[in-house]
Amino acid sequence: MMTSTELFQQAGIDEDLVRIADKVFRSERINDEDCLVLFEKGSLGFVGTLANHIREKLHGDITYFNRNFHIEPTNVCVFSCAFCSYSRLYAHKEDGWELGIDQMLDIVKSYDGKPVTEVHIVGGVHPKMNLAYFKELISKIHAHRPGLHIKAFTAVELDYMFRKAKLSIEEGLRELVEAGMQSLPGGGAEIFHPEIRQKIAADKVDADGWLKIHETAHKLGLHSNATMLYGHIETFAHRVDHMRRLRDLQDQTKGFNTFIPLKFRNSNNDMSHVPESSIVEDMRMYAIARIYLDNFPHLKAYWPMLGRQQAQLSLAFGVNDIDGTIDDSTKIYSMAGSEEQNPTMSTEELVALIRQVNRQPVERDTLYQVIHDFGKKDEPSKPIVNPSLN
Ligand code: V47
Ligand code: SF4
Repeated sequence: MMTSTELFQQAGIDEDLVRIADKVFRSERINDEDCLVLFEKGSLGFVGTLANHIREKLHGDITYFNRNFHIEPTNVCVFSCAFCSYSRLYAHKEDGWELGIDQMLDIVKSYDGKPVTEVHIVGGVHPKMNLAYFKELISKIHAHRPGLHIKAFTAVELDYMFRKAKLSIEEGLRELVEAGMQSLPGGGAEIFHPEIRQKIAADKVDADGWLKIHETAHKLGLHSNATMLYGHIETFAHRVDHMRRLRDLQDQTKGFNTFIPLKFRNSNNDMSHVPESSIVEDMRMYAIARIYLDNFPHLKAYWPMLGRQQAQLSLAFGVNDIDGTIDDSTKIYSMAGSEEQNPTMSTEELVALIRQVNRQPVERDTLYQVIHDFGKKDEPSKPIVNPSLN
């Protein structure tokens, strides 16, 4: 019988691509040059085949989702990222908001008795919401519902908070951990390379600062995610550079759980003249990330931004996790023109969506402990009692 590599050769596939396929099938790491070749020459079908091979080797058909809810403390922000559709300089401008601690606690209380396992807290960088304010918020949430995993603050928010408090990263993180923070979301990474970062996010924390915060968090035993905002003015080489910096850090710390490519949306921001990437390019992005980031256990599609059908499609291109926000109050994407203007999906819908493409829905907690294995189509589901539900 012919090997997959021989099949590719016989089909007349470019020899650089065949060489890369050979590495993938031998479970060998691809290098930066290979990754660039995949971006430049790899067809959707080709990169999809390799990514799906890796996905199924790692996870079979399992597709994780998580029941969480978002709190956005404010959209007031001292920074001025060109792609951002959401930040306002002042809360008193028409659509600016800033929430008090009791208002945010009321949001948490509105989920009392509901089977959510995580709260995701991310917002703009408000000049008056400081470390003390957020410590109080986190400790009150933790005291109210100790089983709820608190995933909070991008490296951008943390950098600003700690600098204002005149604390080192480690000191600042320790204070938040003591209050009850348990992991970090992956936002604020955008594109690390200074050629692009200077143009789209000039005034916030740079690549080294972002990576240092995640490195320190990992050393303190926290897990985190990593994102990349793609499909605007960056080149393929900038994407490779971004993923290389993440892969290098992950080699050292093993602290990243998930990589989340974020598709640039062009409504209501200073980059509205930049066209959005096509669905084919989105799927190629997922697939190539799955192939290159061999040390990242999970690849996530954020469905409120991508839309239900594209998220479903991504499960054939390396993705093994769909962000499972049940009642998404996040405005960052709806304001940027995402597919989902009202992103809510019941667990039943999410399970059906995953089963429809012959994958196996599994509810997880933040750290990928299984809560409920729903099984594939026609299989019985196996609920597992998890303490984080209380
Ligand atoms: O850092 C802002 C992005 C991010 C736009 O860790 C935009 O589980 C597209 O990081 N078009 C914040 N994207 C959201 C984020 C996130 C989301 C879901 C899950 C997790 C996780 C993290 O949103 C920002 C920025 O990269 N963003 N504006 C826009 N116009
Ligand atoms: Fe502020 Fe974040 Fe928007 Fe940048 S992306 S302007 S840091 S809210």
